[in-house]
Amino acid sequence: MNDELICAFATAPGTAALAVLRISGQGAAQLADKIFRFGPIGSSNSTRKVVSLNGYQAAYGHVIDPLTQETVDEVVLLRYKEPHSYTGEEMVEISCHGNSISRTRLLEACQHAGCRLATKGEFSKRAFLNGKFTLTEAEGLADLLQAEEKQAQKLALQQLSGALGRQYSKINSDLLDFEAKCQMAIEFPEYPEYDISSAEYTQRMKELHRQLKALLAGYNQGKIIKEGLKIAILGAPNAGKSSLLNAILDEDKAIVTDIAGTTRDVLEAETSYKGILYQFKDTAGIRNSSDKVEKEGIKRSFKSAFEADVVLWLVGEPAATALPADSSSASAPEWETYVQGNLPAPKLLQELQAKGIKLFFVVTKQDLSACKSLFREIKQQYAVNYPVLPCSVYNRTEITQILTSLYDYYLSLGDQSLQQNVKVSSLRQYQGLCEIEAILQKLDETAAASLPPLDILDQMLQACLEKLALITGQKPDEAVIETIFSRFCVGK
Ligand SMILES: Nc1nc2c(ncn2[C@@H]2O[C@H](COP(=O)(O)OP(=O)(O)O)[C@@H](O)[C@H]2O)c(=O)[nH]1
Ligand SMILES: [Mg+2]
Repeated sequence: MNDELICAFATAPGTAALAVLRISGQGAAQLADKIFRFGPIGSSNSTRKVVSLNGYQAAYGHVIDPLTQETVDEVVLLRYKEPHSYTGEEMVEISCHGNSISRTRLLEACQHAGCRLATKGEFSKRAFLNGKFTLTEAEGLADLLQAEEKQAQKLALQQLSGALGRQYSKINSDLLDFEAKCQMAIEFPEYPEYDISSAEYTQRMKELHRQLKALLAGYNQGKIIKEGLKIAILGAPNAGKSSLLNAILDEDKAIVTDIAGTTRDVLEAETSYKGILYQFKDTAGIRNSSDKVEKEGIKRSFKSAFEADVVLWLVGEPAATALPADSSSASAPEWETYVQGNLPAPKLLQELQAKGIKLFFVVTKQDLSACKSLFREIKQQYAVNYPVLPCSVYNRTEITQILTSLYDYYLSLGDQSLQQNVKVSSLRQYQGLCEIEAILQKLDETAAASLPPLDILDQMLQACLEKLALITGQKPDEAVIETIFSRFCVGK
């Protein structure tokens, strides 16, 4: 156990009825005895000691600063004995009044008694090192502390409850079992019963691939749950991009005028739908412009598109907004090949698809009759490959339909057949899983429909086990642990 005593408030700053201070480390109760007196303020003749309290036993009393002998606050103290505490160490929690003066003075009293302030996530890191939870659970906890959306919270809770950990241990035990079998076959070649048949090999590999694929597929959704769905709104000037954003937000966020080229900077805004965070980027309308500022804006429109999960391509009036030929310069901007009139050019469609970015057509101003026929045209041309949605900012149902279609897209990312509830949301874990998948892939290539040489199989399985141990933290990587726990707040 760590004999370096640390303390911090576990509760958020700001005024509240109570604030809870945590002290952790060997000798926490002894330290508490230096500042805590049993009974109401003024009664100093109690001989009771914190060290003689049982675990989970509370005591009412007050705190005195050992340096100044001044009374700090009236408090309730709770004792935890090792290993039955959050960190797994001896701990004391002191509930004081939730104002900044009480909090500051209580922290000072602890420091005067010989305790240092905890760093970010230090309590949780100690808990992890004492085996209170696994690394994946710690990541879940870090996410939970930051999760604002309902789905994100649910995901973090699943991870915290160990659902993901159980998936990992299933893969781990399958790998271990396979590897043990393989070693037996290597050790005792004379015993045919230890042989691995190529049927068994295929079966085991199939099962490993299946489990990995399930986790990898869940990442597409997990990432969105955690980080939000990134949506870029693109289209020609006056297509109604800013109006759509405002309608979605139900707020006058972006400037809307009938002057083409109003939006020049990328405007970001968030909203949530069914517990998923939608992050919109309203961009500058795409057209040939000699205006330096507008040109830069248009460049950024495409940058936003390539960074998004989804591009909403807005089409407003028919030919009115078509891209005029740029007669002025031989050096046409690089993005010119991305548009044809007010529609995305095949090149853009291909590049977006290659990057896994989904494009939706949204035909705007459906309250105007001229635009109604445009919707039919676009639908005819693109509906085979792309969702085509009608929209008028005056029609709430159509606005909601856009949000619903985006949500359906999010749902479609998961592997429906797997009914995958547990989702990997951390890039670190995802990359680790990809590496394992790559090793198995290579093994399959070596095997070429039969059994690979046993020593190679053994090596590869060991490599998989090592990668998995890095993911789950069974073989802790100090740098990874640092990164994960640095996402916690002080006191957690
Ligand atoms: N009738 C109608 N006009 C719209 C609609 N959406 C946008 N507009 C108008 O189209 C013009 C350009 O809109 P704006 O949102 O600034 O387009 P942006 O350049 O693509 O951002 C403005 O005059 C808007 O009032 C719509 O759904 N119906
Ligand atoms: Mg605009």
